[in-house]
Amino acid sequence: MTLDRRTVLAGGAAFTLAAGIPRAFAQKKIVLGFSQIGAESEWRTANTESIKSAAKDAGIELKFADAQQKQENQIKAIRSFIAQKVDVIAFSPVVETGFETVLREAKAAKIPVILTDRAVNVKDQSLWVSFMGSDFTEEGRKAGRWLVEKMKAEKGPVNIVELQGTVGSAPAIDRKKGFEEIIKADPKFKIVRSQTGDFTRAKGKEVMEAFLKAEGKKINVLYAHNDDMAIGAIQAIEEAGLKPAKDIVIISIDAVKGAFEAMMQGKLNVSVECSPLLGPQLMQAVKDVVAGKPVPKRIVTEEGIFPMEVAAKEFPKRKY
Ligand code: GYE
Repeated sequence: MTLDRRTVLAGGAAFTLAAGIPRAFAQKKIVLGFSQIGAESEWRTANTESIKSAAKDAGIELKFADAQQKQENQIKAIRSFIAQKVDVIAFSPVVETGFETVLREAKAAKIPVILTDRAVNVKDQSLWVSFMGSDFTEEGRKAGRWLVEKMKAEKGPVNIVELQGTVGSAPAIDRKKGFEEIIKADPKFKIVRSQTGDFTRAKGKEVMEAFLKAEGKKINVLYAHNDDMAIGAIQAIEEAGLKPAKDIVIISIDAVKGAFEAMMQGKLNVSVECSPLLGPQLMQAVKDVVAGKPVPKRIVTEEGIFPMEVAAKEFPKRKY
């Protein structure tokens, strides 16, 4: 009897152990390779932080690579993720074009790719499973609509200088397009200068200095494709002896904390929101893809617009 019971128990333990193997196997950590653009802006820093903390919360092993704003580094990172046989690759493409070959390599290795923040321009839409991020064209339109309303009593001309984002990047292309689409309805609006400031404060300041040298007091409006460039430009405007947000109306995009601070100091007129907090939805999509569940091809971030008048009230609620 005693012997029998022991046998049964031993049998039971053996069974549990055997059943535990596949269970432990199924719970193996998902490995995500993520290629980030760089650390060019406050937005990007918040985005990186969101991705790292969401991976931790989701129990996903994150292999994180910083491309220092170079496409070649992103391609290298993606190739290394393929060689390491990660479960999913996600990346924020620095520019829209030139990723076709490496995306084909990922597909051939059967590794699903999720695009975050920025889109790629490839013919074969099966090269990526999902794209999550903002509607940059709509952000440009919001900036344009705000300006049209602000200037409705002005006869014009309204001379605008534009600080573009990184050349060839989705947000630079689309924010320009959306803004122009709105302002072209009234010929009083004129973009007199437009140049890239590469989404950084230092470049924003440098290019604004050149704009001021060339156009001086003729400039009525600055449209910057992100807050960092606007903040750099504000310095240039002050150094030129002009009053930002008064002598020159300033519109930018992102609505990061630095922009709210500038608005509360009365130096920036408005910032269109673009949320970098993509981490949690990325981790959800990664889990769904690995589980074989369908994920939406496009996940659009909801966002608003914040004029300086509401900055002090909204500031305590801001998460980035
Ligand atoms: O607006 C800018 C950043 O791709 C939406 O990249 C992002 C942009 C963001 O450097 O600040």
